[in-house]
Amino acid sequence: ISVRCDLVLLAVLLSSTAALYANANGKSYVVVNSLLRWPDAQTYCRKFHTDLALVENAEDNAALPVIHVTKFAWIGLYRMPWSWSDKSIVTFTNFDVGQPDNQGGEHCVVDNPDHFWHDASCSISSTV
Ligand SMILES: [Ca+2]
Repeated sequence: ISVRCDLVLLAVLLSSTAALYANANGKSYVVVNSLLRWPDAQTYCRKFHTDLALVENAEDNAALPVIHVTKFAWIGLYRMPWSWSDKSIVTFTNFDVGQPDNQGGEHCVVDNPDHFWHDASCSISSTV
């Protein structure tokens, strides 16, 4: 089972818990409590795990780690066009109402506490 590095947290208040694992469809997700820009998060995940999290269907989305519920976190989705971090084709998205809105060039994606997605600037490393 590959371990996909999930959810580089963008919240100001960070848990001391280092990681929490969940399994769905043969995937394992790990939470990284670090404030990182999307490109740095991708680099980190590829170095220490596999890649940023691919959330490719509703089952994957429902299995995201519980620790994530109060925080925003990067997933491995970016554009243009929309693509996953490993270049795989996007067949599932879970954007929030009104998203993606591309306000000011938002080419990376965060998962919100309710597991709905927002496009966001890839260079942010704080709360959105
Ligand atoms: Ca947005």
